[in-house]
Amino acid sequence: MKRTLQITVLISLLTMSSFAQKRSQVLPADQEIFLKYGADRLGKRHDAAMQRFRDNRLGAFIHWGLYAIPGGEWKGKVYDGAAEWLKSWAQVPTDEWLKLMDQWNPKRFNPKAWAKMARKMGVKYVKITTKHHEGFCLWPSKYSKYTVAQTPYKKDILGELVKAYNEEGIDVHFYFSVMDWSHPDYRSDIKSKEDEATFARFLEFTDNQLKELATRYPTVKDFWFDGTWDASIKKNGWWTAHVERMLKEMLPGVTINSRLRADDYGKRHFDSNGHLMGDYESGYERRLPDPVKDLKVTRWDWEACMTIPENQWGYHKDWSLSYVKTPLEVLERIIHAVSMGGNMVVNFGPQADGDFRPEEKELAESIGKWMKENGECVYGCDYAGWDKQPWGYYTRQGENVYMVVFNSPYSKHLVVKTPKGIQIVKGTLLNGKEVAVKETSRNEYNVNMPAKDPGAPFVIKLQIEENTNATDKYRDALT
Ligand code: JFZ
Repeated sequence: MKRTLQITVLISLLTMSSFAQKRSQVLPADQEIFLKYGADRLGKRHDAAMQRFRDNRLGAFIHWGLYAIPGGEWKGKVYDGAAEWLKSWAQVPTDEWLKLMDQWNPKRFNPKAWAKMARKMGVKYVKITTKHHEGFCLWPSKYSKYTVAQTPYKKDILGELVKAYNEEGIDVHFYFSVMDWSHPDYRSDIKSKEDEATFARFLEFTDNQLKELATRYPTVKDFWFDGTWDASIKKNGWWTAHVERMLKEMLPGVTINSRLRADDYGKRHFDSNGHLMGDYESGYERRLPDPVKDLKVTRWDWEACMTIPENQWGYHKDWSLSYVKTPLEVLERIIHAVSMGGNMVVNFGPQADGDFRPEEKELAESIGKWMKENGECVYGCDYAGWDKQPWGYYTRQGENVYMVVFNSPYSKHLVVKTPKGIQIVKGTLLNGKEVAVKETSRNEYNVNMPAKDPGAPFVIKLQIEENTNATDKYRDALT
């Protein structure tokens, strides 16, 4: 039984990673099939709550649960897989795993300090694991025996965090794993009438927990679902549509990720007609769309999330087992996402004692320093629609196009190609200092590097003018 479960998990992980490449094309309208549980809407949402989600652009993820206690090590053996999956890697029986609750007493946990760290990093929202696959709840759920209330710590961690983040002006989003290893009624597939009845009970339990979260913490802005890839959920697409509607009724404006959803045929993220389900696509995990080939992502909202090591979400005691990204590499991914109209969420896996490891503190500080000076090219910015250039990325807010330069050329000239009808009026650094801009040919410019090389990624703000009727002084080559 355990073997089969593990194999199912493995197979589902393998299929998941290829989902984005196999996503179906949108069918011509007359070839669309009728779906009861497909997309609720075509195109992006344009209400104020969605605009806020989008404008926030930079978020932090918090993966915190019992897995932080063993930190990737079980009975003397260190597992290099994701620490929050340790129960599965080490095949730890459920009751033994949940005994970790007796050790849950984060003595150094200081929600105010967490919120201050987030604000200083420049994140506008934090996604918190309310319950990960292990089933341990960071809030005192009355539907489960496995919650913070039954630990030596006792207090409502989630409530303390929501309050502290909100007080710093930071939005809170809830991560919620539907798959729950602690619940006897969970099924990964439905193979009999019994499975069906058992799983129906499980879905009711899940509804109750979600209603409880929405009621207890009404300032929550978003639900980010996970653990929804099993056949049991794909066979209950109706339930995923129901959850989305239920939460939207309870919390007007709430946003929901695509990972929750499956349609009538078990098709996930994008329905059988190729339309995005949920409010934003959440398949980009630890990787990003290609800035030239994957421009289709600019048609919908999306949010990527990433780990600082190669693949550790929960706290793992040994980060030397994989490559650890530098702050500059993290920063480049943030800008990369925004330049294609996406959000980026950087993950933190707090220690069992409630503090953050030094590497995470340093990274947060370093990103924050850059964001403080340059955040103008991130918050409220979107895809600019200009051809990618080798020096970096464009972002845009209204008439301002930002060049975010990661690779300085030896020529000291940054080549810019504008779309037809768009002229550049002026270029400045964010401190207001002007940089020289020279038109070199039709819709092509050289933008000068600042006189003194900033020695770090820098931003040039271009003021533009749209003039589609301008007379063209350039002659095309005769060939
Ligand atoms: C899931 C979790 O299993 C993991 O522990 C972590 O919480 C992460 C944020 O989400 O892992 C996934 C989920 C989806 C994909 C890959 C890993 N996917 O779609 O490629």
